[in-house]
Amino acid sequence: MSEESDYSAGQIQVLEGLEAVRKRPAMYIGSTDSRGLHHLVYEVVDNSIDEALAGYCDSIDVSIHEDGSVTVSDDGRGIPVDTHEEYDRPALEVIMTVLHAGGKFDNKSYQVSGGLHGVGVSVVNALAERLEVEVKREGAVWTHAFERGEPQGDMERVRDMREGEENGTSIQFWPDTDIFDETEYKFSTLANRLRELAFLNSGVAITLDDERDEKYQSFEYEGGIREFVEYLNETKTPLHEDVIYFDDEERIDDGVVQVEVAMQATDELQGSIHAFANNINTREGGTHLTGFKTALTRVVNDYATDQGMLKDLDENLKGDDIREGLTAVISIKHPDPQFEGQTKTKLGNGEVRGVVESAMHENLDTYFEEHPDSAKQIVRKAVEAAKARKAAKKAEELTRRKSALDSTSLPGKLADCQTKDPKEAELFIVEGDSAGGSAKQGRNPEFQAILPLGGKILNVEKHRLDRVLENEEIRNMITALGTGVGDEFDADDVRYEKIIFMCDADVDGAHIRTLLLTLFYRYMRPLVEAGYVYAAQPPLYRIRYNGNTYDVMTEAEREKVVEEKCNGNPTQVQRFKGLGEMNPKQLWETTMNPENRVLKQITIEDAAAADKMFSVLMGDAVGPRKQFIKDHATEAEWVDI
Ligand code: 0RA
Repeated sequence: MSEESDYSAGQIQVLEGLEAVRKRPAMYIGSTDSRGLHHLVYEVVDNSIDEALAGYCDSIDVSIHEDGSVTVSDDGRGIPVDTHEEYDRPALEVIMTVLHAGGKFDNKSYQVSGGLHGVGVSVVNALAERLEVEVKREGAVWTHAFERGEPQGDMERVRDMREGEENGTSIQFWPDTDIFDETEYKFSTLANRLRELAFLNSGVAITLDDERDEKYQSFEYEGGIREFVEYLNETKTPLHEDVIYFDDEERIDDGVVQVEVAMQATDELQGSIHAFANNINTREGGTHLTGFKTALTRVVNDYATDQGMLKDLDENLKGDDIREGLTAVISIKHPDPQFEGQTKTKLGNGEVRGVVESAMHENLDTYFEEHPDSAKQIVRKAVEAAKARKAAKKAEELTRRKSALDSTSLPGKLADCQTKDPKEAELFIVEGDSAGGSAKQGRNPEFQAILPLGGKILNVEKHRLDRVLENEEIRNMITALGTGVGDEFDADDVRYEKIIFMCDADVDGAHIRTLLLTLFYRYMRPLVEAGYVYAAQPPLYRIRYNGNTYDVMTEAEREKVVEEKCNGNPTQVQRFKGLGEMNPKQLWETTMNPENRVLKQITIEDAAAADKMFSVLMGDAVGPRKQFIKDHATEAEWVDI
C-alpha cells in the first residue's frame, strides 16, 4: 500500500490548506521579512492572551533559544486533546493543522479574539520547519510534533500530571528558513509588543527570556492602560498628577463592546494618542479614535465654557489645541472587529464611534466634575495652544511672499541667483557671516544663491511656531525659500530645488545642521520628502604633493592619500578648521562646484533622527537623555556632545 492511500479525504484537504499557506505566506502573515518572522510569535501569544481574556490564564512565558527557536508557554486550560468528531482526530491535531480552526472551532469559545490576521496557530505550524506542542490537561501530559505543518506520528500521552502541576500549553517552533528571509529574533522587538500586551491586559504576567545572551524582562501591570500612560509620560512633565481613566461597556447586536480610556496632559507640544482594538495597535485610527476625538473636543469645550475660561479667546478650542501634549490610550474590545486600510490597522465598525462617544461623554464629564484641578489644567493648556495658534497665523502671513516674481520682499542678506527656474536654482544656507562672504564671492551667481546665517537659530523643539517665527534668521530663510510656513506652506512655491546646508565640520556646525534639520522636519517636511534638502561636505584636509592637490573629508582618507598618492612621503597638509578658513576659490573648488563637490542628500529618516535627538536632548527628563547619549555615543554623526 502506498503512503498516500493512508490519507483520508479530510487529511488531503488539510495538506492542501497548509500548502496554500506555504505558497503564499504573505497572505496570511503580511510578509516573510523580519516583521513576518516576529508575527509568528505574536500569533501564538495571541492564543494565550485569548485564554487570559476568557479568564483561564494569567501567565505567559516566551523564550528565545540559542538554536533560533521560540517557546510560548501559558497556564490556560490547555488545547483540547479529546477526539474531534468531524475529523475523527485529536482536537489538538485539528487545531494545529486546519486553517482557522483556532480557538473558535467549537461554537465560539471566546467573546473576543485578537490576532492581526486572525489566522490561528495552524499558520505558524505550516511555516515552521518543526513545531512541538506539549499540553497539560485532563490529568495528563500530551505531546505532538509537526514538520512544515505535517503531523509526525500521532499525539502521545506522555505521563500523568503530578500533584500541583497546572494545566497549560507550551508551543516551541523553529521558523522555516526556506520561507523567511530573516530568521533572527530581536529581543527588543518582542519585548515592545509583549510589554504592550501586558499593559492592554492588566493582570496577565508576561516574561521574555533570551537564552542567546541571557537577557530577561517581565511585564505585569495591575493598573493596565493607566500604567501605560504613566510609562509613555515617564520622560515628560505631566500637568496634573492623576491619570484620567474609565472603562465602560455597551451592548450591540452581536455582543458587548468594552471601552477603556486613559489620558494625561503634559507640557509637550506634541500629543500622542494610541488606539487599540482587540489588542491590535490601530495605527491608521478608525471609528474608536474618531469617537474619542469628537467627544473630547465637546466635553472640554463645554467644561471650559461653563467655567468661563474661554472669555479672552473669542472662539471655541479646536481639537488640535486640546490634544497638544496630551497622552492617551484608547482600548476597545469588540466581538467582531473589522480591520480596514492599507495595513489593516484601521477599525471600520461604524457603531463603535457612537459607543466611544457616549462612553466619553458620560465618564469624562463626571471625571471633570470630580477632579476640577485636573480639568482646569487641561483647559489652560488648550487655551495657551489656541492663543499660540492664532499668533502663529499672523506671523505666517508675514513670511508669505506676495508673488513668485516679487523680489522686493526678499531678505537683504540673501544674494540671490540669476535664474528663476527652481529646477536649476540652488540655495546655500551658510553658517556664519564670514563664510557667507566667501561663498558669495566664490559662487556661480547664475544658479547659486547664498543666505548667511548669523547666530544660532532658535531651538524649535522648545517653542511653538509663533515663537519660532519671531526669529529673524528663520523668517529670512522661509522668505527666501518662497514656500510660506504652517497653514500657508506650499511646496510648489519653492524657489530652489536644491537647498544646501553648509556648516563647519565641528561641534557647532553639527548643532546648527541639527537645528535646521529639525526645523525642516517639523515645518517644511515635503521639501525633505521631495529630496530637495542636502548637506554640503566641506573637506577637512588639503594635501599637496608633487604639484597635485588632494582634498579629503576624513582622517582615514588622509592616511589613504598619503599612503597611495604620496608613497607614504611626508606631505604638506592643511587642516580646514572651518568654512571661514577657506578662501572663496577654495570654497568653490571643494564644496560648491557641482563638478567636484560631494552633497549628502538628507532623507526623511535623517531629519526624523535629528528631531528625535532634539526631543530627548532638549527635553526635561534627565534619565532618557543620559541613556540616549550612551546609546549613540559611537554614532555621533550629527552631534558631538
Ligand atoms: C481551542 C479551544 C480551547 C482552548 C484552546 C484552543 C487553546 C489554544 C491555545 C494556544 C495556545 N494556548 C492555548 N490555550 C488554549 C478551549 C478549551 C476548553 O474549552 O477547555
